[in-house]
Amino acid sequence: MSALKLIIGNKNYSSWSLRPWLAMRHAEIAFEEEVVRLDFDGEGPTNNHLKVYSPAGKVPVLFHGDTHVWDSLAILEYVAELYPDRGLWPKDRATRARARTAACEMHSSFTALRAELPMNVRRAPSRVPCSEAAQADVERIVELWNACRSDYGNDGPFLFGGFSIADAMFAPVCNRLSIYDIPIDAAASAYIDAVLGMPAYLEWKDAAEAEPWIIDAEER
Ligand SMILES: N[C@@H](CCC(=O)N[C@@H](CS)C(=O)NCC(=O)O)C(=O)O
Repeated sequence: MSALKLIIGNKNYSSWSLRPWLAMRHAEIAFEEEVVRLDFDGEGPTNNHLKVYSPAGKVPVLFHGDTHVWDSLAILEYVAELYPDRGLWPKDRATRARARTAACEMHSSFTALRAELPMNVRRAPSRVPCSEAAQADVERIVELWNACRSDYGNDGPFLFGGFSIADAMFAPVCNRLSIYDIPIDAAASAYIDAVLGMPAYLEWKDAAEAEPWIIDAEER
């Protein structure tokens, strides 16, 4: 099999990059990584240099021989197909459908939360006020997590028991709720601890803490 190469943004800020990286590292899938520095000028993205990696001009991007995948969820689906033995989706079809629904809801929703509470891996936790729209996003996320945990989570600490792509998709939200000290219930808080305690997450965090770059627009 040809080598996998994952292009990612700054580990401290690039929430989309964390998703495939975390799942691949956790599942012990070998890959080479290249960190491309993201920058913003305060008036919008200035990341034209990303166009050499994908026509969308965004990261993450996965290269595998002639195959080129430039969306976090598409990358996760691709590696789940390449490595079916790693259990990146639940085995049972109905459970898998529910896990895919959770992953897709994360991918397509929660715009207020994303805009107001950016991922910032190394930030020390402290509370920030959030809008009603962001609060509604938090409530829906907690409802989704708790339903997955109570319906499917008996065999482990993750949404579907063992780690799955659904958890990879929500990992940046775990960082956001934790660093901005957003009030949530004990079950959701235990789920966040499970994700943020993963050895793969801690490895990502160490690398994020070592990065010298500070993006003012992403700091709150
Ligand atoms: N739908 C894409 C979105 C990726 C995305 O927005 N990535 C951000 C970094 S976290 C980016 O590349 N931003 C650069 C820009 O917008 O100029 C995915 O899921 O991979």
